[in-house]
Amino acid sequence: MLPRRREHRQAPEAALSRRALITGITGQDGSYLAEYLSDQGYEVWGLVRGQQNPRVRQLRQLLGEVRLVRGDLLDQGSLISAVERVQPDEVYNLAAISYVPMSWQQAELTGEVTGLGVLRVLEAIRVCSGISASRSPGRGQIRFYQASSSEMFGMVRESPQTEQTPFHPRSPYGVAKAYGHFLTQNYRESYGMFAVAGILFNHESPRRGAEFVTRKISLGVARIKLGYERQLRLGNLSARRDWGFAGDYVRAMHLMISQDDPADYVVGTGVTHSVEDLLEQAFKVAGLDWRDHVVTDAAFIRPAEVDKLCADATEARERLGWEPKVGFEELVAMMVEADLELVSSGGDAEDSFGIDTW
Ligand code: NDP
Ligand code: GDR
Repeated sequence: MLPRRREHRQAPEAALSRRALITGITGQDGSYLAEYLSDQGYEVWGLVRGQQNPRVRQLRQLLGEVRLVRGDLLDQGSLISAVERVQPDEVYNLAAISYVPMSWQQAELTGEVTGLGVLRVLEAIRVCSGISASRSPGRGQIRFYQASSSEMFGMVRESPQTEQTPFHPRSPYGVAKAYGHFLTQNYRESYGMFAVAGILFNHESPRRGAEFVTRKISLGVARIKLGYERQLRLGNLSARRDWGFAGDYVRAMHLMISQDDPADYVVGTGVTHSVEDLLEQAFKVAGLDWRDHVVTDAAFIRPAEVDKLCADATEARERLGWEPKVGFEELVAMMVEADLELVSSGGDAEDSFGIDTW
């Protein structure tokens, strides 16, 4: 099934000349951010890797106006070339190996992409801008946003978590994100670069990858409801997360990068639910009882778990004026309904990237 292409809306005059480069544009957040910035009048460029990246076709169908440049977070030269070619005003570094369990299986690669990848993007900006220890950025410098994560809090030292809460990551992914976070702060302090990090809590949507628990559940519900499956196998049902809607979170990214002074912000709803709550809600949308279908499977238990996360986004609310618009129940209903439509029309998770049902 082909995804629907969004209508092009009129760009506001003020932002007509701004140019954004997004790494990770083929991911969930990349697609929402590209849409959002296009609507703000930006010229949007996306960095894509690989010779035949299958998600590029989906991205093109969703967002025809995005321009693409080849590059890989593992390849410093490709990032320098991309920045030279695009000449961006803003760079959003969303690319990462983002699936936490994979970070134990491929810990070194996760360190390279999710951790050192941040260094390579910052270096590309620094080198292309001619910034050094003795040469500060001038006016009109390239601004940088880093996708930091609540996974850095890991075994939490306090709850809810703020910008000041110390980190105790519990996975190679969380450790790599902590490196990228500190490096972003370090480039701001060392070179005076406009570099900010958003510490974003879990955010989801019908475009979420099928490996993450929300989407695994919404797809599972749809397949069970429509008779394709009888069971859904999951890991730890008592883990608690602060789940929000991805469309709300990309607004926060843009607000952060648009401030007069660079600073890092926690972004989340401040409400936490367990995986069991999620199951209750998702199965209810389809008129089912999760207890009839869910089986726990040790294969999905992690070597070290993050038990509970909850954001204190006071700073984002007060200084950025950011607030989430979509609550938990609405989010779960949106995802289940989108997957019921997807599965009933013969599609699967790979087709879901461009389906707009909200
Ligand atoms: P996704 O997993 O959906 O997208 C990851 C993106 O990274 C894909 O576009 C992928 O491209 C790209 N990528 C992977 N490896 C490389 C590489 N070597 N070079 C270039 N690009 C690469 O993630 P999300 O959209 O959910 O998240 C965006 C960012 O925000 C990530 O950094 C994630 O860690 C972080 N984050 C996400 C949260 C969430 O709840 N969604 C919360 C907090 C932080 P390809 O198509 O080529 O695979
Ligand atoms: P997370 O998201 O690890 O928080 O990272 P995920 O949806 O994978 O897991 C959330 C919680 O659900 C539990 N769980 C399961 N998870 C998955 N994926 N599959 C299962 O079968 C399952 N059963 C139970 C997990 O144990 C966990 O506690 C996401 C990613 O987007 C990161 O990139 C991002 O940084 C963080 O959110 C914030």
